[in-house]
Amino acid sequence: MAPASAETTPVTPSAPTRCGYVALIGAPNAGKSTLLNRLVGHKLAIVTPKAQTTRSRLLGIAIEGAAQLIYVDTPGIFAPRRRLDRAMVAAAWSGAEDADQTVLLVDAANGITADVARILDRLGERRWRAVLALNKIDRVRRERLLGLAAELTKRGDFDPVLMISALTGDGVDDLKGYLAQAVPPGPWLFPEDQLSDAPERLIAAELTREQVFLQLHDDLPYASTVETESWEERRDGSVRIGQVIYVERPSQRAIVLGEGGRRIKEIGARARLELEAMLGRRVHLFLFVKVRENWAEDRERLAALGLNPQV
Ligand SMILES: Nc1nc2c(ncn2[C@@H]2O[C@H](COP(=O)(O)OP(=O)(O)OP(=O)(O)O)[C@@H](O)[C@H]2O)c(=O)[nH]1
Ligand SMILES: [Mg+2]
Repeated sequence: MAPASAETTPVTPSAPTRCGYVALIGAPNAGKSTLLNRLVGHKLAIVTPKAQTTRSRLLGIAIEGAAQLIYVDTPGIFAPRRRLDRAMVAAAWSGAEDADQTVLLVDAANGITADVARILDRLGERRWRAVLALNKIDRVRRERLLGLAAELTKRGDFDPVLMISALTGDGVDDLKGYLAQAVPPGPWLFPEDQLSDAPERLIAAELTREQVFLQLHDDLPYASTVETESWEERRDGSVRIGQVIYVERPSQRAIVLGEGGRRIKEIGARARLELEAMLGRRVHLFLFVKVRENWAEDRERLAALGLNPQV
């Protein structure tokens, strides 16, 4: 994806260029997608207070001095159950394996949970070195942060250890500065104004899924997926987007629709505003809700999310 506005600042790096992939990994809800958006300076990844929001890898590309940093947002790493969950966790690890630098994000307010411990074990087994970013420092007292940092550095090879708030931006410049000199020398791999490798259709589906996560509760967000089915450019400069929200059961379809269609209308209204902000033009959004039992085991649905369905 490129920015909605036409204005791009030509960048002529004075130093020899550097370029590298930087994977952001961590437990669900650690703040990876919030950090990706902040590092890139655009909303590319959806963010919600619920765990397991991100389902597939997403690149966010930014220039920092002479370096092009290609950030990889990954799904949270947790103990997987469904095929969907396995594919999500596999996508997270493969994102990290392919990267030049790995940033492990830990929610400092939650500390070393079972999910974090599992990640530490896997990094340890492979003697994997990572940057440790203790996130959400806006919510945690300093003494606790220092204790947690000490505990984590005992259990893994972390250098440097940074304290950040992806929400307020505190400490994020230090992270960028470190990464800009840590990625290898080499030419930039993407045009300088490119923000992501994700097609607009996929980001558009994600924005609707964000509303499903924000507006619906219990199992419903996890029982839903969204796909963009049609995308039609109109002569007046607007775009007509058709999307399907898949759920697993008829009772869930009824909840997504809401009484008198009120819920789906609200999901559509908010998603449309987000889409218009992303695309910089008017959007007509049409949402359909379909029941597809076991879509979370369905290879076609997983492929549509950008996941490898073979895991
Ligand atoms: N207070 C505070 N909240 C944060 C910070 N970073 C993220 N959050 C919140 O934490 C929640 C989860 O953020 P996400 O960015 O979706 O987390 P994630 O790691 O991408 O989560 P998954 O995609 O589910 O793995 C959201 O409610 C964010 O607003 C932070 O630095 N401080
Ligand atoms: Mg996320």
